[in-house]
Amino acid sequence: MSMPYLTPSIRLRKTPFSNRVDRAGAKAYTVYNHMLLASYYETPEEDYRHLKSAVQVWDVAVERQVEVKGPDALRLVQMTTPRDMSRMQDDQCCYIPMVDVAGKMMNDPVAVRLSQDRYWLSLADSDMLLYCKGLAAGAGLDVEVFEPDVSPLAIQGPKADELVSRVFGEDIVSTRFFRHKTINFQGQDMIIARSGWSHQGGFELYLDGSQYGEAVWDALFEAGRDLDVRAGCPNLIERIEAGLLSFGSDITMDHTPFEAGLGKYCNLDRAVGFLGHAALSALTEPSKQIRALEVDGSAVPAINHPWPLHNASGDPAGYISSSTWSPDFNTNVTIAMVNREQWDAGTVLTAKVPGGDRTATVREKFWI
Ligand code: THG
Repeated sequence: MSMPYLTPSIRLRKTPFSNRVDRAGAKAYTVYNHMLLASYYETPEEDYRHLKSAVQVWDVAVERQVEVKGPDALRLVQMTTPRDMSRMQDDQCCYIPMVDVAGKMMNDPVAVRLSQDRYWLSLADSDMLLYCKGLAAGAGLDVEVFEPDVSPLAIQGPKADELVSRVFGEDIVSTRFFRHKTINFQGQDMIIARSGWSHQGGFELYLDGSQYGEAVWDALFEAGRDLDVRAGCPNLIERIEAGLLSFGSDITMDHTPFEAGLGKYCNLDRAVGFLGHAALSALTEPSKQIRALEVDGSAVPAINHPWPLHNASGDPAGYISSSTWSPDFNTNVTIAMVNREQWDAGTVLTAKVPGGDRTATVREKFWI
């Protein structure tokens, strides 16, 4: 299947970094939260090697923020998630499943707490701004819900600490995982967190004001020249090795957080006011769940529809949602939704991959 080009319009939003991303040689775009997300590589392998050895700057402005601000901010956020938000610190980030009244996933953002009365929900790809505005109106909450002019820029890779230290100061390096500090860039305060959608280490700067985008980008590339800093984007191979789930692909609105393997982020005993509480409490024992799979044979083709899994008797056992060849592990690293009867590590399944059936083995864990 050939893919069409995107038709330009201002509805398809650019980011504060788009001009630089263009200049860095962006090769293809996807649309995420009504905004452009670029990728660069001819092959993901070269980008993968570089991410694992140097440092990359990723325009992830598509991770739009829903800002929730006001006396009922904590109440509103807690209404949407089974994760207990009550003990969160003012410098903390939390990965939270957002769940509807039926206990189904709507999004899996990073929640950033700025103060007890102010949060950013740094979104995966679904329209949570509308949902949160609806909740606030329907419940008559004393809260403002809006999309601020804040755009994440990820700095990822083993040399990210060195680059961030040079540009934003040495004390940023002492930031713990999923905590944030404040930096000042050209007079503007901005949040920087130790987080990001890779397992190579690094930070996410929440660019506060689009007008600073190109200057921040240039400062990073200037200071990182000898570190071989390059423009990058979330890497398909590395994120599957790490088991980082993509909402819309690996998880959808058909799934509960337990099916998504996010049960550890559900505190049903403590999440007071969470709207899906009753429904989700009855769904804690899923009949299918996310698993890491190893798919045998040569490199699989790109996936654009779920690939069915069958058990030894030829009956349905689930489906593959993400899969690609891993140079480091010499296999097709794969994320699948697998039925309970087949989900134990070591279970051998048949994957209906375009071009021919493959042997697929359930793993205990993801690779990195
Ligand atoms: N950064 C920001 N916003 C985001 C993402 C991000 N929004 C969309 C998407 N990514 C949300 N999904 C994830 C999934 C996993 C993680 C972060 C965002 C993650 N998980 C840690 C891990 O797997 O090691 C564990 C997190 C925890 O223990 O709380 O980092 O990347 N701003």
